[in-house]
Amino acid sequence: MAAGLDYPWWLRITHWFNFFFIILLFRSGYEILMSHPKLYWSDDGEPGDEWLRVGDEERSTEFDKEVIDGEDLWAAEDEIDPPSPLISLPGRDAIGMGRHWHFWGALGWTLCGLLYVGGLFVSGEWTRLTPTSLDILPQAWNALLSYAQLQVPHASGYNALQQLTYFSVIFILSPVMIVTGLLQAPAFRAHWPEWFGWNRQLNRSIHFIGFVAFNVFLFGHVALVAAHGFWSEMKLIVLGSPTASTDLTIALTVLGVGIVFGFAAFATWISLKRPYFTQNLLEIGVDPLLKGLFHHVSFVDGDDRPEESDFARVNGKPPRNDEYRAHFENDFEDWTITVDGLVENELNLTNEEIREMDKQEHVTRHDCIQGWTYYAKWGGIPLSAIMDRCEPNEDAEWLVFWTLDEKWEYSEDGPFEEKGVDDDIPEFYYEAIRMDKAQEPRSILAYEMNDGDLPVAHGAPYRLRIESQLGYKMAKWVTRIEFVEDFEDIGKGYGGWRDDVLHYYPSSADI
Ligand SMILES: Nc1nc2c(c(=O)[nH]1)N[C@H]1C(S)=C(S)[C@@H](COP(=O)(O)O)O[C@H]1N2
Ligand SMILES: [Mo]
Repeated sequence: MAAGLDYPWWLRITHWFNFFFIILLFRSGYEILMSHPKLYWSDDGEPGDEWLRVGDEERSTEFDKEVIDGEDLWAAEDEIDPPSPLISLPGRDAIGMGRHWHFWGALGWTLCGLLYVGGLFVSGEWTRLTPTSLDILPQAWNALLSYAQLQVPHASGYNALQQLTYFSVIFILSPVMIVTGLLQAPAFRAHWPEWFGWNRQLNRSIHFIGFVAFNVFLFGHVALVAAHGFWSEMKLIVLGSPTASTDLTIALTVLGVGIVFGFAAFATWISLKRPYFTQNLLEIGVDPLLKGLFHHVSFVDGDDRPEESDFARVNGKPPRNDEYRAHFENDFEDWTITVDGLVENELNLTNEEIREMDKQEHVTRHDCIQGWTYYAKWGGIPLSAIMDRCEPNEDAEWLVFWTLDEKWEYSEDGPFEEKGVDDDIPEFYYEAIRMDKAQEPRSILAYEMNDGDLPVAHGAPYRLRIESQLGYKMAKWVTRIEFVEDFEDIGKGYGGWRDDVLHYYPSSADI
């Protein structure tokens, strides 16, 4: 029995909050996972390389990336497996909202965990969780055997199995989850490549295995509590005393569990019903923190590694409008890049002018918000060279990349009704990039990929590469770069098409 142990108020309160945040993290994490329900060991992971796949959607890597409307053409978004709102937060195809909740949950959970661990150390309670000799292993095994025979092991304080699992969850599993979560952000690799340039897919896989371990722990934990006598244990963790009132314990437990699951249902409902409202609300706490942590510029130059991946996924299907089609049939000969807005000199760059400027190349990893990666070599002109020519005004803070992409694959069923988005988003895909990000050494307007012309599927004839950000910021099929002071009046005001329509995040936080 765990009687004889002290259950101080801070421990009981953080235990409830921990439960609350863990449920949020489980559900939103599942949402994120299902946006690319495939796990790999390597960043080159191509279809078929996954060690775990939910569903049986295998995709061919043999499709023609040089055509506009190839029959086999597929995009990474076709691999999304929309989860049920009963399990995930918010449920359905909504990774943007899922990430908002996950960041918020991670922040709350980490804070709660720090308070709890702080309490453990200040009060000296940590000793009851910390194994002091290797004897713990055979002892834990014996305890497990007792449970298997439906007997509760004898121990004063926690038995060896409890001690070992609690210790591992608090001091090993939790830090691993925090670190492998953070390391999936391209901002980390961009800022400190020598430390964090490693394998995003390995991080993702470990993060998933940790998620499974947490689930096993949660169910095992509840099962053990039941084995020890559910209500006598609940008295300790709810009211802190073995002699507390059973009725009060039951009432408070029902209330607590009700709040956690009630909130889970409410969070799903409000996210699906009022996504913009929820998005604005959730960004209040997290945005300033992300900005504080990451709102600085990467000076990383050169290659992440020597060679590119054999296969590169595509996201966003080539435009099908008449204008793009005409350019495509004309080998993009008359395509120009307009540079305007808050600039001294408006430009209209032709293919010849762009090819005359100094070309810059780098091999780097592409990180999509959904979780997949590939390495590729990109060649093009630095955005800083364009800025030297157009001379932005002092007021210019952002570069808006406008494209010829009408997102036909989304508009088939009317103007995004299903997503609660009305008509006031621009007709074409766009994304905004902050000035100093655009001046990073590896921010280029690319016209080559892997030493050849940029394929249609990857954005021919021009696309943005900005390596400290997630893939969705790198607009393909770019026609115009507009310098603006802010993007409040463009579209829904979130700084890009996917930010406006799909609540992708972080966007304005711009990490
Ligand atoms: N015009 C346009 N650009 C776009 C997109 C899009 O849908 N339309 N998708 C973005 C996303 S989400 C990703 S991950 C990358 C994918 O780049 P790739 O297709 O070259 O791999 O393009 C980005 N640029
Ligand atoms: Mo993406």
